[in-house]
Amino acid sequence: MSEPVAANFRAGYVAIVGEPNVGKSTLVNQLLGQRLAIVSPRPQTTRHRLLGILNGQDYQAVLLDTPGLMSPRYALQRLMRRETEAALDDADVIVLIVDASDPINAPGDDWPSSTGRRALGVLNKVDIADKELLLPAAAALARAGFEPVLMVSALTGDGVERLRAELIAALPEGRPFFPPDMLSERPERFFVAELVREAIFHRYGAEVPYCTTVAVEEFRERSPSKDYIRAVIYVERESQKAIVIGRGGRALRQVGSWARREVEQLLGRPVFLELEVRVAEGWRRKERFIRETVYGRE
Ligand SMILES: Nc1nc2c(ncn2[C@@H]2O[C@H](COP(=O)(O)OP(=O)(O)OP(=O)(O)O)[C@@H](O)[C@H]2O)c(=O)[nH]1
Ligand SMILES: [Mg+2]
Repeated sequence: MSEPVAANFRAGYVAIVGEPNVGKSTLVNQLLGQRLAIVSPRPQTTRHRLLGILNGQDYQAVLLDTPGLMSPRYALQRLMRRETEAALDDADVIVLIVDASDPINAPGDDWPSSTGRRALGVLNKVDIADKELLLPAAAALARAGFEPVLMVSALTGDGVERLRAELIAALPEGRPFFPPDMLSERPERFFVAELVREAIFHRYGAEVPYCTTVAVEEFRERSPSKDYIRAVIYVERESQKAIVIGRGGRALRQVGSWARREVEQLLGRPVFLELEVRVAEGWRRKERFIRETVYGRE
């Protein structure tokens, strides 16, 4: 038998979409009050449709962080695009984010359709935006059917309270989809792999983070000693492997200790994190590898 819920309980899926690097993941974390999604200063950080559940007395908003909207050029980007489309298909509410510090004043070609469901617009990064650009950008969102348009800073939290209230008000009435104490549906090993990937985005320049994917191959709980985690960093070529490892293994050790700290914070217990680097020749163009290794263990 299902649990009784409050009359007028609201529940729904909310897709957070927008171009790469506009602050979708930062906003999801800010709405949840938890660092669930990885963030980096560079575009195309998020590769998965990541679910984060916002629970309240009389609502459940299932937030979907998504990869940035863009035209795919190779298999990985094609599958990333599909993740975003799947999130849009599931959504009861769409939140389209535009970077207010670099706004577009006309509806973008790849903006999703706002018709048929609630669609909100968000101008993010108002903390660094030129105030004169805000009104035309807000008008473009409203013209495309995204209303109301809210101005926020996902980084400082400015305006996020109001956005949360608007989001909740936009949810349809209905029963919760998940237990009220659940934050996400992904297993711990997914978040471990993501935190290693985040460390890579911060540690290496140029193309390296884009040519990299991370898979946790072993995760053994060894109470009372530390859990043992072995993660493999896949790169596309031998030359990238050398860069990732660095002289005398220094760069890889830095990634390892950065990621280990984050993983320990996430899990709330000490772990032993071992990193291995492997070449999977040209993997970003190989759909089968991507399905198995990037999206496989879901
Ligand atoms: N100043 C400022 N920076 C922000 C704000 N929101 C996000 N950022 C920064 O913008 C960069 C991108 O943030 P993400 O949250 O990774 O952006 P995203 O849209 O998820 O990016 P992809 O996953 O790559 O599409 C990071 O350096 C964030 O710290 C904001 O409100 N103000
Ligand atoms: Mg992101």
